[in-house]
Formats: sequence, structure tokens, C-alpha cells
Amino acid sequence: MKEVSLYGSGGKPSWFMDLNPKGEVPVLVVDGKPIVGSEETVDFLMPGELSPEALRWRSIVNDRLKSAGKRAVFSGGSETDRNSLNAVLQDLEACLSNGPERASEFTAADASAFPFLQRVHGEFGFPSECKRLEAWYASASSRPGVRKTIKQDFWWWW
Ligand SMILES: N[C@@H](CCC(=O)N[C@@H](CS)C(=O)NCC(=O)O)C(=O)O
Repeated sequence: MKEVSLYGSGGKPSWFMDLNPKGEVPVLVVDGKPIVGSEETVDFLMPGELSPEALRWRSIVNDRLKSAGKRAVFSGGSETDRNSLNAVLQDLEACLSNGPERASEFTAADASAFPFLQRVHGEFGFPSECKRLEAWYASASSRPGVRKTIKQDFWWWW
């Protein structure tokens, strides 16, 4: 793994800009070829068809959870923003209506969602009616591969 300083005075190294002219991390290099982006990296590492529920879950995370979570945390948890965030969490809950099947089969959609849901859970918790989402979170966060990614000693949002 090579870490790249994103904001240093020297700028980003040219070998990195050659891999991704946008200059953004992450980049995964496979057989000399760059795979650019978090979702693209997860899809490469966890190939497989996603069910319609998993695709819906992924689009709710990308199109709504990221912005609603950010708003709620940066407004200091204002009631309006918390309510909007809870509505998104309830829609994620609805994607788990097939029950344990989704929870036991950890897909690329779950892996990409985890860091965002982890921060929402740590900051606000989930609404009490989101029982399946809570079960999903417990199951996901107990997976050894996921546990390795959890850091407790610093705070950051996205
Ligand atoms: N949607 C992209 C976002 C990538 C992204 O925003 N990367 C940031 C760090 S989290 C970055 O490289 N920023 C440096 C820059 O834009 O110069 C992904 O997750 O792949």
C-alpha cells in the first residue's frame, strides 16, 4: 500500500497523477492497470450480481444517506435533519424485508455502505423501529474483515 499526501505543498506525485488524472484516492492497481474509486474497488474485490434489493440499497446509500448523514452531523443533529436522516434509514430498513438472507450474504453493496452506516450509528444510533437494519449492523460489524477497518481512536465524517 502506498499512501499519497493529498494536500501537501509538493502536490501529488506524478506516478499517482498518471494512474488517476483526477488526483483522487483510492486507486487499486491490478496487473499494472488502475481501478479508480471506492465503489469500483469494492466491485472488483467482491464480484457478483447484486439482487434488486442490494441495488436499491446501494443507490439509497449513495444518493441519499451520504448527504443526509452529513447534513445531520454538521447541523449538530437538528431535528429536521435528524428526521430526514431517519427517513433514509427507514428506506434502507425496507430493503432488508427479505430478512436474514441479505444479512448473511455480505455483498459489495454492504461493504461500501458499512463505513457510512458505522458513522451514522456511532453518532445518532438507528431509529428504534429499524430492527433489521440494527441486526444487519450487528452482523456486519462482527465480521473479521469489517472489524479490521473499524478505528475507534479518531473521529471523522465524510
Ligand atoms: N467518490 C469517490 C470520492 C473520492 C474522493 O473524494 N477522494 C478524496 C479523499 S476522500 C480525495 O482524493 N481528495 C483529494 C483531491 O480531490 O485532491 C470515491 O469514493 O471513490
